[in-house]
Amino acid sequence: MESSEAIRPEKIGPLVIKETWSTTGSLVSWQCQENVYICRGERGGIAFVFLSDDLFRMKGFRDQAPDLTTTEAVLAESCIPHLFPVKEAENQLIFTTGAIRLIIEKTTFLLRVEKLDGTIIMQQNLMSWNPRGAGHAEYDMQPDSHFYGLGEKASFLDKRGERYTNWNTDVFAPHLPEIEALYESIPLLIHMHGGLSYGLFLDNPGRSDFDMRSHGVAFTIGCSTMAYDVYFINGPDMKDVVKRYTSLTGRIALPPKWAIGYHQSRYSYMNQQEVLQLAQTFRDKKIPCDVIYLDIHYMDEYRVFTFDPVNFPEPDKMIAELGGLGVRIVPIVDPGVKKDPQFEVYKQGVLEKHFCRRLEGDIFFGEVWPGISAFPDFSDSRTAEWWGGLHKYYTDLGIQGIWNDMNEPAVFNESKTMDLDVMHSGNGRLLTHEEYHNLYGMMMSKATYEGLMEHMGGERPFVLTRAGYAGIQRYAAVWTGDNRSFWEHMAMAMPMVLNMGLSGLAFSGPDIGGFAHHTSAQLLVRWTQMGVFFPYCRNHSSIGTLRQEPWSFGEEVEGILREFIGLRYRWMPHLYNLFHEAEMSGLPVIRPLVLEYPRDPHVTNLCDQFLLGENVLIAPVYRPDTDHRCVYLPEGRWIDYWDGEIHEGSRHILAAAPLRIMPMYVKAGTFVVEGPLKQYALEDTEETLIFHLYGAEARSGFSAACTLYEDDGHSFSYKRGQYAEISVQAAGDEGTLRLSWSYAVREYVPRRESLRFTLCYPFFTAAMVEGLAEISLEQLKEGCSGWAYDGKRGAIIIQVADDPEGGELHIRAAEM
Ligand code: MIG
Repeated sequence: MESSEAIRPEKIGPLVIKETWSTTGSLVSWQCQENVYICRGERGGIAFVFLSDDLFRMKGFRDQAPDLTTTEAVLAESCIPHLFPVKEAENQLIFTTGAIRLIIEKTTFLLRVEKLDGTIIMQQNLMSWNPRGAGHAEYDMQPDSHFYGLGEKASFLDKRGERYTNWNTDVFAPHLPEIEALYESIPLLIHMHGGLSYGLFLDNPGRSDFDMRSHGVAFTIGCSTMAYDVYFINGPDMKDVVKRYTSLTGRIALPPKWAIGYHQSRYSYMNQQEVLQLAQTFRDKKIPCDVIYLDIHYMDEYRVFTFDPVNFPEPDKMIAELGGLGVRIVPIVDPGVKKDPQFEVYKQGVLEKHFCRRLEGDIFFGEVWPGISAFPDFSDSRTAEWWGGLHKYYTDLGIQGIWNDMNEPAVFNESKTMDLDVMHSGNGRLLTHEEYHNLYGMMMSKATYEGLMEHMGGERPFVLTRAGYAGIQRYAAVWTGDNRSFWEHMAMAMPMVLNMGLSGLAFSGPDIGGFAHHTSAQLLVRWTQMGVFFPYCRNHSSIGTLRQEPWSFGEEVEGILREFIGLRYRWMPHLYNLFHEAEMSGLPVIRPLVLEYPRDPHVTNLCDQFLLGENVLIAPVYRPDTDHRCVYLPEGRWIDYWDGEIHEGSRHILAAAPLRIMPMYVKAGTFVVEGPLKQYALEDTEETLIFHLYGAEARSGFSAACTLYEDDGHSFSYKRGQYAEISVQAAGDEGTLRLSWSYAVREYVPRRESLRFTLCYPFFTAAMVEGLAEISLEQLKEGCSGWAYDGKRGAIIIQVADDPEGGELHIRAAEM
């Protein structure tokens, strides 16, 4: 007897699944519902939501009405639909905002975005999907198209000719140009062509891909689950795109100052004595340092929220002693909770149903450091609160920063992550892991940030994360994972971090010196020279590799590293100002030249040099045994930071770079603001300020300005107005330079008596400063008011009392 099994489909032949992709077909109807334009085609349609003159959302849907829920990436307050006039022509539907026109061709459903003068910004030719929910769209690409953004990706700055996947992945190796997915996924693509930039942000935390390689005259964006949900972000400049993208997904929270100091890490500092010894060595050697990291060995058999009783028997004492030295610790916290019925966190997690489960109810277990582990479902706000609350364990010890690792989540299995059929409860909006994956790490960091906030009595928390999704900048700094001590990886860190900055992640950086493999004296020097100008600055290395603390390679290397780490601390006011700017505008702390000079054809893919803010150019040496390098200087006049040599821009120069020098240039007319050399960022010293003005001229037409933001550097009182903002202006006239300054806000009062202005390499020499006495350099050091001439650096140094009312000075040039 045969049963029906005899005719199982597989027995009949290979199972052929034909994926039928369909397109929208022609536009058949449209309507406006609660400020949302729902445009239906023959087979599905697109809902258009206008959020501002320069931002609209396109949400694809098939049969039913569109689901307009957004992910956690998007700020609800930025997602309010606005009505803009729509006009129906015979073949077109035309929406007009104050800045752009969106035109839908009725017969083809082709979408075009134009400037109001008719210049084409973007064209979407095709949108299609399959019955399983995968979506795909194709956009016009021009001969002069360049692509940026996409967060943490390998290879060069310009992503033209590349194809990438967004699927957060624990990639210990290899970080090669061909690797399509790393730990973070930021599905924002910036397209620059014809002097215009615009952005496309695909808000889909499942697997997605961006292909700027395979389709000749088009590039494509695709996603494999859920619907197509794309935001068009207008320029016209790339800066506008970055500002608008970060108004949609949020900006970094101003970090506590200690978090932008120098950080030292290693997998792992093994015990309490080693940690204390390390901190003491930094102080003895006068190498500034703010943070020491505790990697997984601090825990009791890798149980999160514990300390190892043998190697870290008295964490409270250790932390107090470190506190005395001005050093903080940041311990690692992974998502995996050890399956151990006697472990309180595990027990609670199971009993209170905090762990990710399958639909059928069984907890998902995966192997990570602690052995078999369960993973909290951070999509559930109840669980996020629970997890956040557990951090009281750390904050009670005085810890203010947490390091989230393995939160892709990484699992030691074939797929390297959680099974795709595990569910995320999403506060009632149930999603499979396949649909949710890229949000997991961000939601862990969000829970961590909010938990710390809750228990830190008004102090600013610091979270560092490896995995993330669009919006992660609101909660955490990002480091670029397991790079290696390769020169190539040092070089790759530049385009990677620069593109992260264009993708909203203003606070990021690589492991300085390289994580895996063995660093060398030269590599550590060159990498540190570069790294002290990256927003996030941590030296970290793997178990079993050569030590790479700053003193590991003898005195010469130690001396150079002390100098450069010290430079970061002296430039702290400048750096902090840029972080403040990032919080306000979303613009990154370090920038590719193309962001500031989008019309310069030499910089579209220039990524072996970068800008700190707008006008300080950093050109690291990233090859061994190299004491010269080519530097491109864009338009303007550039002053060599080290010797004051003046270079006309718009050309390439050969820069000398012996080991102790990393080429740096300051654009003429720029202020660089320095503070005192501290051993840690919040060291209680006088908050002296030196405004270095480079290349001043005593002729009309010359002007320079800067605004410096200051606050206490650690609390949220700045949000209640307790900050200071001082503006300095310099204006040239025939034979005179006028310098004036004033406080726009002085609700925070910095501890200092005087202000200093230094004219570095001015194009004139001073005969006198009206109303000020000429004094000696020694008197200047003693704090006297007056002015002095520093022959060595050709600098005119002016010191005045720090009057809340500000002041004005006239500097008369010697010759005319
Ligand atoms: O791969 O916690 O990227 O920074 O030192 C091992 C140990 C897991 C990966 C992180 C690395 C960290 C290491 N972790």
